[in-house]
Amino acid sequence: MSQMILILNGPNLNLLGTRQPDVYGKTTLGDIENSCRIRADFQGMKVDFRQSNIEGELVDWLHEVRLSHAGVVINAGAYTHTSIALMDAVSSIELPVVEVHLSNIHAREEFRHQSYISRVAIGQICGFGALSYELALDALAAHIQNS
Ligand code: CA2
Repeated sequence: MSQMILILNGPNLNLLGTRQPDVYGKTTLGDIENSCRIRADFQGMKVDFRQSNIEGELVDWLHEVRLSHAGVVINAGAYTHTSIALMDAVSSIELPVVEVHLSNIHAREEFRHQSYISRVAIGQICGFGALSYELALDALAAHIQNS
């Protein structure tokens, strides 16, 4: 049976492709979901793709998949830089989690350099636009196969 991967997207990412294309590009979240499904299929995995603007809902979803999924790719959006609750949820589920960002958060404003998710993720991929998600899936698949 294929292993299920949760791809979790945080606040405002539902707006991708519709506003600020200079910063985040023209690709929509739906486009990213499609390319992730194709990439996951190639790796023999399945994708459970979700987005929420609500911090508690993201926490609940992490708890929900604890026993049913093999790993998580998370773009927590701005909660990356603020949410101890999400950091605690990631560390509590004991699943491999890869942090992903469209933009290179380290080349942007100082307040984006700090990531609470990085403290508990197995690694971070950022700066490659929509491709960051596919790279994150590759990294997660390799990690799961090797462990
Ligand atoms: O680069 C990323 O993936 C971010 O997680 C995106 C977040 C930002 O707060 C992080 O620092 C880095 C913002 C997502 C907002 O996306 C929008 C898309 C279109 C229009 C407005 C916002």
